[in-house]
Amino acid sequence: MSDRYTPRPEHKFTFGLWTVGNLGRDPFGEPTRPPLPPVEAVRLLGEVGAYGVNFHDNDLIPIDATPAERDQIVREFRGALREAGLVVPMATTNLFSDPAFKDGAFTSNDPKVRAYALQKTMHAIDLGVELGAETYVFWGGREGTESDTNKNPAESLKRFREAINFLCAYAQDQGYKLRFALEPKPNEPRGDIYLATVGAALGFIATLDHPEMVGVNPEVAHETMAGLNFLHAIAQAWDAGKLFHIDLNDQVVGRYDQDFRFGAVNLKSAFLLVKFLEDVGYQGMRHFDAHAYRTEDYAGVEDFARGCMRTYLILKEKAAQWNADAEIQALLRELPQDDGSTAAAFGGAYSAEKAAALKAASFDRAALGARGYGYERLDQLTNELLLGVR
Ligand code: GCO
Ligand code: MN
Ligand code: MN
Repeated sequence: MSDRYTPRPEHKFTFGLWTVGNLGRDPFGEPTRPPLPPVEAVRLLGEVGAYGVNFHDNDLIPIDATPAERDQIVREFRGALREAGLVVPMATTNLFSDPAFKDGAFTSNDPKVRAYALQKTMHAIDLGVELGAETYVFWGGREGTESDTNKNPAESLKRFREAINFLCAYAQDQGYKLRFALEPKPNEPRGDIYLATVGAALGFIATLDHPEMVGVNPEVAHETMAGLNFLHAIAQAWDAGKLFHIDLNDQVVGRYDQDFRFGAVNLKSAFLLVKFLEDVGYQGMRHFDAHAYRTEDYAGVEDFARGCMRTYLILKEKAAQWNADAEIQALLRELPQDDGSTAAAFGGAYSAEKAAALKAASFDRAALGARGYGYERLDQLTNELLLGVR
């Protein structure tokens, strides 16, 4: 049954092979679902109406595959993509599963591991580009420490920078039309991961050789794990022109890395996030980096995937409703309106005259502190809209 919340290609909804292919393993328990071969995952995603599929190199090609096996897998995968009508907008490297990376990849203390990580990433970039990827994600899950006795964090950042600079130059050298997106996370699997937040990644990007080529891939769960406001992180990335990609999911603050279905925990935050993305006209992928509960079979995995997209589209409709709600808009108009007079006297670019005029101006401080802003009503109206009674 199709309705107005049915996903369409223009919604740019994507999933990773590792998301619908998640087997329900956790640190305490064995897999609860049988393996889902990549071509089956593509079929499933086609059925639920996704636009694209992303992968780590080893989601698709086993780490010890021969070149001939690799080419055969790529051929079959291409066929599955064609049949399902799916594209590959993003790819990434698995630099965390193999024991070689137990002390990190680009920041490992072992120079041979760092070199192997670069080699593996170049091959994975080639693979991603071969299948059409235009965004390449770097999630440094193992780039960190459990104890800072063994690594100097400043030295680690230098190593990280060297690796990203090398890979930017490699991509340019190949003539690839590729943008890099760094994905911050505060912890898990390492005790502490370097570049823990979106803000940290943005600061780091400014120190690279090709900052214009590198942006961020913020994830709802990761900023939330750090107790931060995801919307604020997204807004900063957007303001910097660095929101290259986004990982949508959900997470309770202070818990393990949950990767729940988008909107499963905090609907209001999800609403404000969707509203922001739609209001500013974000054109990138809406990638769901989440997985179904461990209790689910593959029918439940389909429910999970459909749920992510459906919630997004419902919230998008709610955002339009919020923007068109007369009472809500009236409340916004009641906020102190800018008639330009303050700016004319003091605002805009600095001048010595404006500074002198501002220092000499008198303000009715008591009046400034006395007014109410009406935010209680605004927030309650927002809740009522979300609860469906407006
Ligand atoms: C996690 C991360 C990963 C990355 C993925 C792609 O917490 O495990 O979010 O799922 O997004 O490795 O880079
Ligand atoms: Mn994550
Ligand atoms: Mn992610």
